[in-house]
Amino acid sequence: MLNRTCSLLVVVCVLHMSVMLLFYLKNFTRNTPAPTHLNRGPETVRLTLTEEEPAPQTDSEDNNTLPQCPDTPPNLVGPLQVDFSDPVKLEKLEKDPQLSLGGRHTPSKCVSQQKVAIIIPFRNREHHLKYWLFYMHPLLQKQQLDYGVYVIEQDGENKFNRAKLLNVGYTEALKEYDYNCFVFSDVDLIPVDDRNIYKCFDQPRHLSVAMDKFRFRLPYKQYFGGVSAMSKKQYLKINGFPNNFWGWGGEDDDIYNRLSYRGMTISRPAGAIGRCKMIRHTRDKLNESNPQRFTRIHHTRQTMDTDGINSLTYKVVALEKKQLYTKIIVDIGKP
Ligand code: BGN
Repeated sequence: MLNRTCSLLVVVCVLHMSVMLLFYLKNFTRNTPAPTHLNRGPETVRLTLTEEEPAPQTDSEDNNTLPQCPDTPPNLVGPLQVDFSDPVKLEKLEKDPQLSLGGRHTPSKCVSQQKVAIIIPFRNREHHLKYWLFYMHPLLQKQQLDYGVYVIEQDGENKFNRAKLLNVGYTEALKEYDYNCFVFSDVDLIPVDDRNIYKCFDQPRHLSVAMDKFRFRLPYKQYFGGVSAMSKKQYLKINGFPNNFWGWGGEDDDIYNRLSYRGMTISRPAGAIGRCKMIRHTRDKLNESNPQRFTRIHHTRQTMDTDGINSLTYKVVALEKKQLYTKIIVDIGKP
């Protein structure tokens, strides 16, 4: 009897343990999460990746995620209509939301490869400046440049000194922004092809290569006048420009000599792209030709290390932020 009772107890215990084991195993599988790579389909995996590693943004207002502007701006059209027979109005341009005070513009859709300061030596040419601003702001924006326009006006009644004003422009522009490219432009020259990009190249760039006044040709091979562009590095390599060319002529040849003595060559756009128009005018009263220019350009090699950006002195008389440009009136002394 005892024996039978014991056997029954053992059977009940085994049964109980089996039921418990079954119950336990069932519960275990239900509560343990399965490894994701086993129970998720490919779509779910892809979705998880997208959430964790966002693709690079290509079009955002946030400057950190903007792409670099392309080498060739996408909306250029080639030849342009430029006409000086009718007066132009600047009201619309002055309301352009793409321009900020002082004639500054930064592309909103991409990051420019260069920061370009445009320096214009100036005196008594308000009506030329109007044309320049009217045609150049839309063009420079289309070229996707991060740029600012600096008009450097010579104060007083002394002879005009273009190269010294350019040195002042270089110095003053750098006080405002970390420019690494400088375009030096006469106020009366407008390119008539938007593929002539106002930026810097491996070698100093001459931009006004086919002017209407020279029948759309270079007047001579070494000609570097009108509009030119130099990186900060190229400009410093030649100690900037001469400060002692008072009156018309020769300073551009001195600059060419400097480049050539420092082993640089001139880069130029093709003739058809480098066409530009000059606003016709008579020689300014205080810009008679400089009789010393012939001797000076023969001594560039001797003078360039001591006469230049390292010897520049001037006094700012006024600095005015206009909507379309920054005007700096300077006292640069006398001959
Ligand atoms: C040259 C001038 C340049 C001027 C061009 C175009 C001189 C130096 C003595 C030969 N050079 O003759 O300064 O940009 O003509 O007008 O006068």
